[in-house]
Amino acid sequence: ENKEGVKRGTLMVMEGCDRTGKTTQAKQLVEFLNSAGKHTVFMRFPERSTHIGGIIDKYLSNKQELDDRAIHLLFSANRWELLPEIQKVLKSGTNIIIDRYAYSGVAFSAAKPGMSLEWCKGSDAGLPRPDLVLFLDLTPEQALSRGGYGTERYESQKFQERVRENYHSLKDNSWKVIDADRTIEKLQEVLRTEVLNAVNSVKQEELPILW
Ligand code: NYM
Repeated sequence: ENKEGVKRGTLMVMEGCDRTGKTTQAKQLVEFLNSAGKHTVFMRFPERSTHIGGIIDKYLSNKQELDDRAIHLLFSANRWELLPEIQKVLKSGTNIIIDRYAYSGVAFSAAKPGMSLEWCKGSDAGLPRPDLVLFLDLTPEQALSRGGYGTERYESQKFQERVRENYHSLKDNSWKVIDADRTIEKLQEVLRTEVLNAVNSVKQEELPILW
């Protein structure tokens, strides 16, 4: 509890390769937690509505080219620019479910030639470390069978395979690796148990930091 006697909110993150169902599941989890009386908001990265987010959007939709390092740093900057908001929400006692976070930042950038995991981690070092990371795991073949990837950058099977390997090397003890090869309803059931558990067991006042 803080000075005002409010327990801080829980920071939860959904991660996974493209087409694993993160956004659908995250939004349903937010609704579920709110209906259970646990005030929760949805956030996402990239947050395309800011100035930096606008550049990221252009890059992803192939309207703009950028050096691999420059775009990596913009993805990070997009998280840092929203940090004050995240801190404010958590401090007020509200939980957050974020669709993608720094793990996406590293897993995707480090899948490019000449980009190392270590270099990529640098620009997110110091961000709050989530209480819970729900990693929705699916092989790229399973993901592809869900109607194909879109036309944004990174949406190819070869690339996604490298992204998945990178994700697996970023796992720490806040991660739950969840087999996402189930119906939307079944998967939601599994995830609900995890988020409830996380929300009910948050104790520390201060979140630790990455990495
Ligand atoms: N992505 C997302 C990155 O490359 N780095 C990041 O830091 C983040 C947050 O953006 N293919 C990639 C992963 C996705 C793409 O995300 C857009 P979404 O959730 O599909 O809108």
